Amino acid sequence: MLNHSLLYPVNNRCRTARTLDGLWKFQFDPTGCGAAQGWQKGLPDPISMPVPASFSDFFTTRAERDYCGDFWYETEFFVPADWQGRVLLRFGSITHRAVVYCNGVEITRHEGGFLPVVADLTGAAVRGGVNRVSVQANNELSESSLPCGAVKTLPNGTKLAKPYFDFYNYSGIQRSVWLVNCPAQAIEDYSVDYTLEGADALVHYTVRRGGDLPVRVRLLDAEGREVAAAEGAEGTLRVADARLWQVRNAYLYTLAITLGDGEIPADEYTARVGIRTVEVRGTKILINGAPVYLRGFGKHEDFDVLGRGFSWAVAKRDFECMKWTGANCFRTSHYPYAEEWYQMADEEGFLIIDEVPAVGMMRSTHNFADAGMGKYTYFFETPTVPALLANHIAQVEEMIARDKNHPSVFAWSLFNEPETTSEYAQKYFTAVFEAARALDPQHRPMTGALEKNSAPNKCRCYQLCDFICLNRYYGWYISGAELEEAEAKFRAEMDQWAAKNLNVPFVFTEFGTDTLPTEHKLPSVMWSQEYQDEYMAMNFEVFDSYDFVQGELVWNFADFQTSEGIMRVNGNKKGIFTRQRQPKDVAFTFKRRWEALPLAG
Ligand code: GCB
Repeated sequence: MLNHSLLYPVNNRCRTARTLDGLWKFQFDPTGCGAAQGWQKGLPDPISMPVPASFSDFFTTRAERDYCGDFWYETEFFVPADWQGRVLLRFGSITHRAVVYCNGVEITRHEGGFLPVVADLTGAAVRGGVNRVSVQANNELSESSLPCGAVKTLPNGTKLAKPYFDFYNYSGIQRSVWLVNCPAQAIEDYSVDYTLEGADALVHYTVRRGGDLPVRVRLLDAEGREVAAAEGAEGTLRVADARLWQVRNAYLYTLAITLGDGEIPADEYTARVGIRTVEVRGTKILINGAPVYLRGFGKHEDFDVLGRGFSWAVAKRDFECMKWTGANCFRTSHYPYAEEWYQMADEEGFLIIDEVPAVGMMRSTHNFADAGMGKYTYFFETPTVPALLANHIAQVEEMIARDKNHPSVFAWSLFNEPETTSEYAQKYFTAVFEAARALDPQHRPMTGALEKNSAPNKCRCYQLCDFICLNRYYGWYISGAELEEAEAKFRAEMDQWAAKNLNVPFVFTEFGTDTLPTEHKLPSVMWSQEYQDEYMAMNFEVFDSYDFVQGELVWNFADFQTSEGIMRVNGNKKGIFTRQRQPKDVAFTFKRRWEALPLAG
């Protein structure tokens, strides 16, 4: 179990959270000499850098945009003299790894670029004074990092990231930073789980706290009226006539946890929760006992200039576009997103498949093309595998700890397109799934996205999944342009799955075509808007022919940046929307199809 708290910062009678977002100091450290030269005591030659944002797309030179190696951030902050208890610094993420210093002293280190980094500054920060935080970050990829990749070193010593995945290696402090004051004996974590009893709901809760002060838990409705209360670090609240969190019709209660029995509590934490159940039964995915057909997108955190930096404005636009299409679900491909995405999904009633950054588990910088062609790279047969596995499990643990209470999160995705055909892969993923299953208090379904090479009679990992997610590109990577042949091959594969009688739901977590918004052609050609439409029509026919298909998440919501190469035209253009979030023609096709389906059910 994690020994630190990942609770999202809140302000109330007992806690203060102040954002440190803004303009920080920044410096590249290509020789990695910074720590030895004392940069943690002040950067020698910094430039300014906005936080949160990826650093790459501000720059006008390739060397800076594509920088790979160590880089430093620094800022100053004031800690009020009257702050009692603990002082924490919480980064939404630092990509991909970091050492955090306060006033020149190392406080913590963290591996993984998509989950929070929490530095406890209680002993190091001066109260009533100005303090310096320095972050030594690094964005190199390896076969034991998540995501996986490599680093190429040019003859002049310049390093270049070589991702084994199809998105740009954006890096930096890409999410908000909070300075947090909380009591010494604090609420560290909580979890909720639900059962429905007729019109009533039972909310089972546990609270983890420092010390042994008494715990009180109250549930308030959307108007702030108390609807249930209980004492103790674990227990059950009965909510009469509960209003459920429904797909695209969300209702949120507030869970208020207090520590201590005085008039003013010793600590207080409030969070919005939604009452809903999740179950996979036979070939159906059930939310609150009713089957739901998933429709929506694989996404990325990606936008002009910001790179992967979180922006409320971009997130708001994305939700408006997704709602306009009639979607009800998205997958956080290929890493856990900023927490604010989940907060919005909770409010909007969107379902999320939450994905750990286990992508690139195939030794290829063109894995999107190589995988489907049957290339095999012995990925899980190398000495780095134990380190990779430990890292993978650690990140699953952090992801579940961070996201477990969001009603929007209904499933966990533990991989994207690894090699799955060997006994080594089977052993590896059995260990990942076993670890994950012990961690979720709600026992949500677990899955992972399988590429073409993970064929029905070869794959040794689909057996681990509660529902099966397929990424399939018949009519693009396979038999592109020859849609009739593509459809025949697609149906042949689906017939093989059908013959297995697995009695589990199947969800298409990727299908799509690169399409340029400028291109029209009649008759169609690949890359034209007309082709994207014809391709989708063929895919829809296939999906609709198999009743165990219970979802379609198209690739991708919007065009996004990738590494350069002859396979990518300034990025991946499989968006249903452009990178600027304007619809391609096919967006109207999706809107027609999805709006004709019931939202839930
Ligand atoms: C995939 C990958 C995704 C790529 C996509 C593509 O299978 O999971 O990361 O972007 O294909 O467009 O090739």
